Amino acid sequence: MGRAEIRRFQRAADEVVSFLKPRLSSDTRTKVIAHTDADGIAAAAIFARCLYAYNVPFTVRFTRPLRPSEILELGKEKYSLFAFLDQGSSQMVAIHKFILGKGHDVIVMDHHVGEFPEHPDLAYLNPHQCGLNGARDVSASGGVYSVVEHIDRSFRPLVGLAVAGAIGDRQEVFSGFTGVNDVLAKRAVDLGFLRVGEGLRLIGRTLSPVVECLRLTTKPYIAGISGNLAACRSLVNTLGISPSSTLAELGPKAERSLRDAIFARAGSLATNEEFCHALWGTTYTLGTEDLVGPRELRDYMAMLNACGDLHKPEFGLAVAMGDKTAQSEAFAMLNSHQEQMLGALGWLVSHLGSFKLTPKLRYIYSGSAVDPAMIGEALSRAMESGLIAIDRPIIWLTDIGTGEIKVTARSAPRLAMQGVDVGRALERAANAVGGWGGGHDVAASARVPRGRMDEFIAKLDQTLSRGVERPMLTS
Ligand SMILES: [Mn+2]
Repeated sequence: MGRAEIRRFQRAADEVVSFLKPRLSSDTRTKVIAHTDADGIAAAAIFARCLYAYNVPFTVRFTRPLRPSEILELGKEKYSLFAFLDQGSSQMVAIHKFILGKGHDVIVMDHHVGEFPEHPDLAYLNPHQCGLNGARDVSASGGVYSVVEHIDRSFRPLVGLAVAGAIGDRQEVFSGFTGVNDVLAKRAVDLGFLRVGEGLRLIGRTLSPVVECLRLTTKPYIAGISGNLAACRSLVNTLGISPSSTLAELGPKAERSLRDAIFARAGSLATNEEFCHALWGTTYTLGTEDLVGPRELRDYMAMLNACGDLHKPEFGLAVAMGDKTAQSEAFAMLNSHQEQMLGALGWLVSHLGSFKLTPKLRYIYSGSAVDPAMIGEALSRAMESGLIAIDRPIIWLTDIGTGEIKVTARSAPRLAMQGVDVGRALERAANAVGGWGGGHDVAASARVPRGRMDEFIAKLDQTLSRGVERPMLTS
């Protein structure tokens, strides 16, 4: 990934700055529409802090990507500026017709694939338009940050949110960050807003007592430890570690001995690349008091994600905007989410034998046994915990009780590099059976009619066998 593409992205961000700056006033009633996940919430918080600083009146709506009929309704609302964050790229036809067409201004800051027709009242920022890969090189929060940091330097400490959003979208690969993310993270370290270290990467590193942190771990899921309080207590006792300290308080020596003890119990997983990477590696700690909330970015991301998944994104937004009083609710969300994730992974672990294999994919159907809201994240965690072989895309189908099946797909970055694109494949296969869907090359979802599930799987396998043309990115 070349510097030229990164420069193009920065120039595109500057164009959004030029569009936004004259509108930063109390006359611009603004509606922010953001995706309900860690990246979307972080993006909304960065943007909202900028709007707030300039007395721009705004409201934020968190939602999955809106359908055309919903965009039609949105266009009737009395706002002069509509900002789509972490969505919008694949909805440009409806946005053009129902929002720009009504004389409103629009900003889209997104990293999903899409088409951008020219319009004088439209500003957009999208890595795909700059030759970058939106699945890895920058997330929506990184895009919004790239805009606001050029509006005023005082927004620079918000870079931690941009990196947290990228981690939430799994843009940190084995070798670290790439593209714009790499530039942002390195600069954040240079400016002292972020500290990079090495350690156990379990969620709750800076928040929970070590025994609780181990019991709740699903990132990675550790067989024999996750969900097993007695085993966690005995492990910690054996090592002479104070059970009430957090991981971050243990110190490097105790942390390494804990890591080695986990590896010793993990059996063959100790040599599994995904599992090792999930368990141990780079940690990112906030070095600024300008952000409240967890000090560790992985904890921050998990907190935002939990608020989103449990339908209370406003708590995550409040914390990311600097409201300390929202922290206890947001932390309670994280805890509850971790318990639910433990349940979802527990189900999967006890049904690993139920995966079915086709030439091009691996799939499982869970009926209504697992909450659909947990599935995307649970599947990603199962893969990074080494629970499922990742030699082909993995599909998890679940009943959502409306005559529809929700399809969640994940694929290893390595397969994406070889040209496997589950987003396009899902879109085509779902369309072919009267459903709809899409997403990134490594993560996508779809809805299909319940009665056509088998047909959908066959179509999807066929589509993946034929390959889907998306220009290959070379580095
Ligand atoms: Mn995103």
